[in-house]
Amino acid sequence: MPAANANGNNYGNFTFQVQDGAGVANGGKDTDTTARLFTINVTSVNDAPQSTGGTATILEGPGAYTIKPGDFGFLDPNDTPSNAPLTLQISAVSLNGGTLTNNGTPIVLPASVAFTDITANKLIYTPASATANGNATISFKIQDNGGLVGTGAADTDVTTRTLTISITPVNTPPVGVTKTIDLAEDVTYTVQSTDFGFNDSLDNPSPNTLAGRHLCHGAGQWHVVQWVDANHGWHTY
Ligand SMILES: [Ca+2]
Ligand SMILES: [Ca+2]
Ligand SMILES: [Ca+2]
Ligand SMILES: [Ca+2]
Repeated sequence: MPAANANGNNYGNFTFQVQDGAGVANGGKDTDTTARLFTINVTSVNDAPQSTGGTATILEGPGAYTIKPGDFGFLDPNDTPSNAPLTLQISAVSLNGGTLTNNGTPIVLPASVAFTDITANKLIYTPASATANGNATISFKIQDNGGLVGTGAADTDVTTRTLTISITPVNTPPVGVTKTIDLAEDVTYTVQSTDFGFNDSLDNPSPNTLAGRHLCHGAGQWHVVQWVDANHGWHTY
C-alpha cells in the first residue's frame, strides 16, 4: 500500500518467476527460467487545498480596499507540487454597511469568484463611508486547479474560512457653528462651551468631547483658548 498522498511511476516493483505443479522428474523444469518484473505505478490524485483565512487591516478614511490573492492564506500541503488557487467560493458576508464588488458588480451569494479576478485587483471592499470603521467578514472555501480526476480526488477545502477586513478608527474632526453675540457697551459676556456648536457626531463610535484648542481673534490679537475641564472651564493665554 502506498504511503499517504505519495505517487509516481515505478512507485514500487519486484521480480517473480512462475512455477507449475508438475514437478521436475526426469529432468523436467517447473519454473520459468526468466525473472519477470512487476511494476506498480501510483497515479497522482488531487487533494483538497486549505486556507488559513486572515485579517487585512486598513485605516478609516475615503477609498476602498482591494483584496489581494495572499489575503486568503492558500495552502495545498497534500500535493507535490502544490496546485494553485482557482476560485473563491463565498458563502456569506458581513460587510459592516459596505459593499463587496467584483469588477464593479456587487457580489450575489453564493458567489464563485475566479482567482484571476482577484489577481487582477477586481475584488474590492468599499466601506460604508469615509468615517466608517469596524470589521467586515467574508466567509469562503477555496478551490484549487488540481481537478477531480481519479477516485478520492478533491479540489475544494472542506472547511469554511474567514477573511476579516478590519477598519481602524481614525479621529474625524468635529465641526463648530459660527456665532455672533450682540452686547451693549460695558457689558461682560462669559463665553460658554455651548457657544461653539461643537458637533463630533461623524465619529463613530463614541464621539469625542469638546477638549481641543480653539484659535480666537479678538481685540485685535489672536488668543489660544483651551477647555481645561468642567471645574476650571476655559483657559486663555
Ligand atoms: Ca490540491
Ligand atoms: Ca495528491
Ligand atoms: Ca472617525
Ligand atoms: Ca473627533
